[in-house]
Amino acid sequence: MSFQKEKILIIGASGQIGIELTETLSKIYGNDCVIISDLNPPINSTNNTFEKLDALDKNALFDLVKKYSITQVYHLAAMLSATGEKNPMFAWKLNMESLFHLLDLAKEKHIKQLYWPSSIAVFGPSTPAENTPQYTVMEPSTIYGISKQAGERWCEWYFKKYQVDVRSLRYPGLIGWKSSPGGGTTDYAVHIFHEAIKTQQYECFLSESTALPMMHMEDAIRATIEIMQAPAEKIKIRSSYNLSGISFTPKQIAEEIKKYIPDFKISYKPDFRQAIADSWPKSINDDETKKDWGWKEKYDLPKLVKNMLENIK
Ligand code: NAD
Ligand code: AKB
Repeated sequence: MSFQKEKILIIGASGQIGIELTETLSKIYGNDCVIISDLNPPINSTNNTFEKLDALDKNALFDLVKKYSITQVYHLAAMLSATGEKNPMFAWKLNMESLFHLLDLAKEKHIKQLYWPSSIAVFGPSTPAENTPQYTVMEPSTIYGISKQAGERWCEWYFKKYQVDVRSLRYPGLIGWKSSPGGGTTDYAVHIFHEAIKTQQYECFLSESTALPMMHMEDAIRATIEIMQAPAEKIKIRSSYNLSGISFTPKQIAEEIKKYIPDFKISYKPDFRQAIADSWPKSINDDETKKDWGWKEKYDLPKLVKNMLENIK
């Protein structure tokens, strides 16, 4: 199967996921076929065309799609859970309005396919926390989670009503060494590696026993591209798919890091992000994802820690 004809636009390309997605998509489709956009240019050097874009500006978005004859959009611009709680009205505006602009462009057939990520934040304190299934109680308690849940409903609605080919994954916390996280509750699991290498100590903003679903960025990028490349008939869920990787606590990841850096010390000073973490699942069941389009993660905790430490060094 050839994927060469796609012309891709990544929005929010300078963020934690965008930097890595740009690299992988460019290897598959070529730099010329992957246009990157964001409010700010990426901090790493790239051979892709960068266009400054505010995802809230519908006209600018339309112009960009036309200028490059875009067929697929990966829409990554959003405000995440921790920053969202500090600026709830703007988080709602950014997360919802930018999605509407893209769903409308797809409905009007200006683009063929849209990828929009959801999150484990769609679940809330009344959701079963262990092995959380695809279909369950969903009463998110953060503005970020509320916006993701509403976004999921809108994606499904646009698919059913207008056959918009929108695809989505409920990412867990993502951990990679090529880029920095941007204002989430799971960010500690990236910061811990940098501090372990630089100072051999880390003060964690979550308590030692806070288990959360996490995933290596390489697995997340592969899942993203796999769902976008899967035949449309295999994508049975048009809200968003559960995606399971690893589940661990700050204490467990610290113990794994100590195997490589024996002097590493972790201390705990939970802040407002503890309440967010406590409202989320501890582990995720992604049986539907595996069944529908054959997803399988590669990284477990020991492999993830080894990979992060080797690469950050
Ligand atoms: P990030 O904060 O690292 O990156 C977001 C990027 O969007 C930034 O570069 C920012 O400059 C850009 N941006 C913000 N407002 C914009 C606007 N108005 N117009 C254009 N660009 C704008 O976020 P991320 O971690 O890369 O997350 C990307 C997506 O994945 C988000 O939808 C997020 O909710 C979702 N997600 C991420 C994780 C994770 O662990 N990283 C987990 C679950 C879901
Ligand atoms: C966050 O912590 O806000 C994100 C997420 C899990 O959606 N990493």
